[in-house]
Parts: sequence; structure tokens; C-alpha cells
Amino acid sequence: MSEQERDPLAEEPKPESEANPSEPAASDVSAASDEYPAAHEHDEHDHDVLADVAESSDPMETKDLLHVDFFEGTWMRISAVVIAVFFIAVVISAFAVGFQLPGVYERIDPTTLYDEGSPWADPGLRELAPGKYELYIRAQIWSFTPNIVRVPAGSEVTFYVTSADVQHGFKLQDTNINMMILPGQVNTLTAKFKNPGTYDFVCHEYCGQLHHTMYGQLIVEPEQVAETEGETD
Ligand SMILES: [Cu+2]
Repeated sequence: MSEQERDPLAEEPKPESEANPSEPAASDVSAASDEYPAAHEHDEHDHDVLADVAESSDPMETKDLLHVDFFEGTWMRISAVVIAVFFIAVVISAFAVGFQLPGVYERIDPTTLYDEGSPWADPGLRELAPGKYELYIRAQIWSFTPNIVRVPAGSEVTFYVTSADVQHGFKLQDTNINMMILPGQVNTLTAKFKNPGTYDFVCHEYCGQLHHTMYGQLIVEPEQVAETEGETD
């Protein structure tokens, strides 16, 4: 970049002999530039940066051009920490706390639910081993079958749910059991019930006029009571 291009405000110096006495002499050039200090400084700055890049043979010397603002850098660090915390929370909840996503157990033709031999024709609780149960629940407008289930405390229950007609929901109060129930699909989740109590379950996907009447109860009984009932029956 030539001297002229760099500072257009500065007048070209003329030889002393050609100088018009009414015009500023060469020695006054800097004084003329000082009348526009802002423009002058800006021009000088541009020149310095571009010249540095052009003259530098070492790419590492241009690193000052990639300046990250202090506050921007701070937010970048905070964002990285938040992502790391979320990732750790997901890993802990999946492996230590036992959070699960409802899994698609199988596909099923909803028109065959009432066929002979289908577990959905007469759904309910089946004991697989002491303290281990599987529970089939069929949803239809506007009820669950069965809608009252009793298990002893300490039981592990694997839920299988499907719908005979439209989309329903299955939410078991105070537990992680929360599933969408779709016709044609069997969803499954497993939960352990350590303490006696009554857990309500409701349909939480709007399914029509009497949706609000669609609920049931899982009753976890003290183990002794369950045994006593078993003996007297
Ligand atoms: Cu519903």
C-alpha cells in the first residue's frame, strides 16, 4: 500500500521550489492530517493489521485475530459445564436410579385381542416366581381391564399394556410408570413396589366423552395380609 492510498487526507508534498506560497508547505502535511484525527487513526490501524498478516510467514502469529470476548468465552464455558452435568444426570438416572423408556414389546393386531388363547382376552396378574409378576392390562373406551389389582409388598411387576380401540394413556401415580397405549402395539415397563399402599392409575391421553372415568387401582398389600387372605380363600 503506497503512502498516498494510506492517507488520502494528507496532501502530496511538493518540492519546495514548486510550492505555491498560498498553499501549505511540505512541513505542514502532518498538521493538515491532524485536523481529521479519527479518520487518520482508523486508517493507520487497518494498515497495521493487514500488514502484519501479509508480512507474517508464521501462521501462529495471526492468532490474535481470533479474539474471543471475555463474556462470550464465559458463556461457552458455562454451556460446556451444563451439557456435562446433563450427560452425567442421564447416565446416573439410567443405570443407578433405573429410569426406563417404555419399550415396544411387540406388535399385535387389535382385532385379535379377544380371540381364544390370547392373553388379552382375559388379562390380569400372573405370578412368574415368588414376588415376581407380569400384569396384562387391556385399555378400551372407557375402562381398564382389570381395574383393581392386588400384589404383596416387595413385588416386582412387569406391565404389558395395549389398546383394543383408540389411543389411551397409562400413568401409575407416584411411580415412573407412564406409557402411551396404542392399538396394535404392546408397551412394557417394570416397577418394584417395596411399600404397601394404593396407587391409582389413570388414562392421561384424551380418548373421548368419558375419558375422565377411565381409572383403576394397584393395591400393594402388607405381605402378611396377602398371605392370610391366601390361606382363608
Ligand atoms: Cu382416556
